[in-house]
Amino acid sequence: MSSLKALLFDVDGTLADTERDGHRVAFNRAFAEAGLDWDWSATLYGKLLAVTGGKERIRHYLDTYNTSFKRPLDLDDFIAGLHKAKTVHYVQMLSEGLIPLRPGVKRLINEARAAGLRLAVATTTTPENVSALLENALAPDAMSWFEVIAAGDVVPAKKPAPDIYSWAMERMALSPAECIAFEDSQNGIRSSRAAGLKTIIAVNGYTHDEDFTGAEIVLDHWGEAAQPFSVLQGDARGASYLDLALVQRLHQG
Ligand code: XBP
Ligand code: MG
Repeated sequence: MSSLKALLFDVDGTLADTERDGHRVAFNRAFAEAGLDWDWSATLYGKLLAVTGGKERIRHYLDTYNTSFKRPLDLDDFIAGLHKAKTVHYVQMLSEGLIPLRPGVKRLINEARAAGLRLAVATTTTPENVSALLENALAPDAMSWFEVIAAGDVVPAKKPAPDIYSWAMERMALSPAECIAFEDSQNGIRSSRAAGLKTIIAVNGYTHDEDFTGAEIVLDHWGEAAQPFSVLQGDARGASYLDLALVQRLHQG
């Protein structure tokens, strides 16, 4: 068994609960601004999350939930324009500090840095969203803590395809056995497992009933000393929050 060298983090739902009160709201603001009467409710958004990537999600909405919409001739450009506006709104929300990190994230990342572990991000979200979250919610220089930010369209096939994780590991010259992934969703674990990675899960409001077969452990959140997690699947070896010692033990299997 290789020793653990790097932690690979998903962003949305994993580092922060961004979807319902962040991305969804930003999509709706962009739609209203464009004069569209589309309104993605929290329930509809849960269904739309089946498709990762904001542009892909808008297309999926039109294909499945709004088939009567009269599409402009250049649908790709139209979607790209809406998505660009959505990103501006989303980044603005982050800069206002509206979306905090999930409990335990900052502590675990600090612990990993102190131990000399390498860090990366592997996400389907747009790169600006990652920097805005890390700089506003983690630390102003937090982007420099991550050796690789694998995000957005750098690989054409988004999660659940393994490509984004493979892309990150290639850049770090690491094998899957030397890394572990942190995810919150079924699409996420399908991606990380297909890339050969052991994966630790913390579910959220949208993902708690998803299938996490193959996870090392499934938690309700990452946990803090004063805010213990609940174990939904697997064995926390008596721990009440996810620290580096538990991550190492889960990696060893
Ligand atoms: C995240 C996503 C993204 C965000 C929106 O999934 O699916 O689409 O919801 O981001 P994961 P963009 O956590 O599995 O990476 O609008 O920037 O695409
Ligand atoms: Mg996620």
